[in-house]
Amino acid sequence: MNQSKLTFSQPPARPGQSPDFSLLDIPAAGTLPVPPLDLDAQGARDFANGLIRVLDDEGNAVGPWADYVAKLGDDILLQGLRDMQKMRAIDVRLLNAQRQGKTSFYLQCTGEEAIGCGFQRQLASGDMNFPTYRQQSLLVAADYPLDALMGQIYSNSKDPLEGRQLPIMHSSRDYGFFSISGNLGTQFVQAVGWAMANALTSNGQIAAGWIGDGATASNDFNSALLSASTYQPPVVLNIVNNQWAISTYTGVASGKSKTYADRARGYGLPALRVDGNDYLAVAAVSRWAVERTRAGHGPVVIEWFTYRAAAHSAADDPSSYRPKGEARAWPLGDPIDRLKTHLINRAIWSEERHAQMEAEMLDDVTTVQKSVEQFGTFIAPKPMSKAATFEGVYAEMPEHLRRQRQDAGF
Ligand SMILES: Cc1ncc(C[n+]2csc(CCOP(=O)(O)OP(=O)(O)O)c2C)c(N)n1
Ligand SMILES: [Mg+2]
Repeated sequence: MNQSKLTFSQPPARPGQSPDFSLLDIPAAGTLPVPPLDLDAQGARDFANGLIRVLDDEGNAVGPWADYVAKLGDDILLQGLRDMQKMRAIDVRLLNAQRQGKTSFYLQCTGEEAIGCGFQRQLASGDMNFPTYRQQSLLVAADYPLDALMGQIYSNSKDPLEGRQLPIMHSSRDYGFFSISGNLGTQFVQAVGWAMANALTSNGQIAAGWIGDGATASNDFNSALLSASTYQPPVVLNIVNNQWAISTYTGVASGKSKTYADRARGYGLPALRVDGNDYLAVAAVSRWAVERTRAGHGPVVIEWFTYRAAAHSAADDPSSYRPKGEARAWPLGDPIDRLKTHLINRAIWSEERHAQMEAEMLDDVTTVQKSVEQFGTFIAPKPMSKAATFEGVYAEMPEHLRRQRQDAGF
């Protein structure tokens, strides 16, 4: 008898059922050591299959990575809390603006703030991120001007890209944020290529590639890992595993691999898997990875284990494919709440100060938002320079465009 069959990966629960994460294997905090900077793929087995966690369930920092992060000082934690709170306020306000018709599109990173915020603070000027659309937190923690970030969402004259990109597809060379492409995965190979070019100049700059769990199914993901393995350029390759690719459960892209990090070991690359909702773990591992990469030990892959708490984008309704309350049931909690609890446990923060910061942040973000909206929104557009449509593509304008511009009268 023919015994062959196909398997179709299913999430643990669907709408109407209770969220169920009971089958997730979540090791206790503090169990993994800090590896040497020259960690190789062989030595990385436990790091790729375990989970680096610093904060335990009570919000206390435990284990060898806690000692590592303590050396970085408390200021980076307080800064991290501010960065994440700012990011969340931006997400709330801009989704709201989309609902009011002021922009055609927005996409939140709610629940994933620690990853971009924590990583960016460990980079140096001149390093380059190759992000996806869900890493606006990198810009926020790079202190990117808020009016430029919001102008891009409104495609008005405050937009440094002058409306040439879909809202959320930022681009800023000066802030280490490579232009986002709508085609998933392309940025991963570009990160490796950019790092190769920089290795040739020995300028000490490093690249950071970013990809979602779903997009690891792309050819570009696999090409990037192979090129990184072959040429050993200075690149940190980040996989943000937030359990979903729009409505597709992460099990489809992971197949029978236990973790995405372990897949990288198949390419001969060292890889670590980290609790992405634990700001201390993110900061510590980012610092370690950046230092290692800059020191010339070659590429490293990091799987950030997290949960996409919001909809995929403003155009998505997750209640049609996952249970209500799944984000709240995520066993690794919310990154802002967890860092807050930790800082309060250590008596360097309080509920009052937190509430005050939250209010201040929302106020600051709303003030900038209102001023940027004066320059035009989707429902109340302000004309921009027509001549500018002819600029920004060619270094020298070709004859046929010059003629078209003249015909158009400017
Ligand atoms: C090459 C390509 N295929 C498909 C799409 C459509 N698409 C946009 S986002 C997305 C899901 C990506 O999920 P994941 O990589 O997990 O990132 P996340 O949205 O969870 O951050 C898909 C399939 C696309 N933009 N490009
Ligand atoms: Mg995803």
